[in-house]
Amino acid sequence: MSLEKTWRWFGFDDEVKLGDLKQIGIEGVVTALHHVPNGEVWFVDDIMKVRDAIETHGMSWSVVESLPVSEGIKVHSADWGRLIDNYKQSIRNLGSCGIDTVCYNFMPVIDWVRTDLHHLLPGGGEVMFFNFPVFVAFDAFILKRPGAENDYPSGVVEKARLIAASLSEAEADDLAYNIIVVTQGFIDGTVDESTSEYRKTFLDHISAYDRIDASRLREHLSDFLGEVVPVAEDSGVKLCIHPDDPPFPLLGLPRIVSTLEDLQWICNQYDSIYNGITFCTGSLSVRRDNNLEEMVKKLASRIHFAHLRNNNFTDHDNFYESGHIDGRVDMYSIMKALLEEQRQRMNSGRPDFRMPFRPDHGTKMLDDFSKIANPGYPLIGRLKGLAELTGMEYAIEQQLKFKEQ
Ligand code: DNO
Repeated sequence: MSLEKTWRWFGFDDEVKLGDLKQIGIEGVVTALHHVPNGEVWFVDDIMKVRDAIETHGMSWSVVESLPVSEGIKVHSADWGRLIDNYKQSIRNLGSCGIDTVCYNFMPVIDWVRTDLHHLLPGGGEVMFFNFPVFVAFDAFILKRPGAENDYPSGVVEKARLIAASLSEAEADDLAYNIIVVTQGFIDGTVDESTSEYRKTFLDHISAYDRIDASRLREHLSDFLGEVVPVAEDSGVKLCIHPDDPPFPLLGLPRIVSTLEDLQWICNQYDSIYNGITFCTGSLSVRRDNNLEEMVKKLASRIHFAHLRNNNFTDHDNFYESGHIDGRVDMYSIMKALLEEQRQRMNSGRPDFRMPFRPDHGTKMLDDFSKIANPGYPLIGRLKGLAELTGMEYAIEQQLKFKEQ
């Protein structure tokens, strides 16, 4: 038994078609109903349409990524009850269609953040880069969020001031647009392409957190889990929270899914395998005090989905996506731990040993430059990652069998 090879597919408009996925050896598809606005119910008919299309191509809808948790749930707005009811109904509907794994996140306002979507590697490929002072330049001097300068170390703010001064108006606009819109629109974020006053909308969302610190946000997450996990259990749907990317506070907003302690706290809020984790190596590894080998082992029984990719630091808090095997994550140890967990589940009679993983993000290369893809999701770069990870997996499986003889 191997891990399940999955692929993030953005629906019928994706340039990569379901038939292509079957051709490259994909077993399970990771997708969402991207046309349904955040907070609304996912209806059975819509779910079935996507599920049936995937199954017609000989694959399964392996994981929902993501069933978005709307801002109203995170900030506990007046329509919290309606939003929670809708979320529960979507889970029931997914369960009734046989879809049993749902990835979600609890990042306030903004999901993943990068400052450069076209960082050139020496060989000519392109990857994504996060530069901390550039991000602060965006926050404090381009977005001009009130009080932003107090949320970062003064040395970084000074660097940011110089960076902001060196950018032309067009470059500053590009930076803001990439951070607020381009990386968020396609994953059903809070601000999408149709929002003309995107900076103001974004600032309004941020100000909804004025009185919400990390402990308050934890209470809101706990309330959310208390409501939805019982429904997930009844519906046979495993929820798996995605970590913060990057795993530290930005924009003065709390981030509470960043460390081993955070993830253990989440697991303890509702003790059920239906309250699980998406183990994203790329997100968790850009925090130097996260020891991923320890995390994967300690959290193993709750991991239901893995995002595998790697990073390298250029200096303190600046990092770029370095591919899948190369980089600071010891991918061998992570893959081995996931395979061991899968085996352990099988041996103990747990039915949920499927363990899907996807090659997360990828280097834009070769023919990727002539195709349209969402940032981070080029075909060839991801395919290379899948091939590397699969080869590594094969070698580890051989080794594990050998050890057992
Ligand atoms: C970015 C993704 C994230 C992820 C969500 C899961 O490429 O890894 O947007 O899908 O955080 O809820």
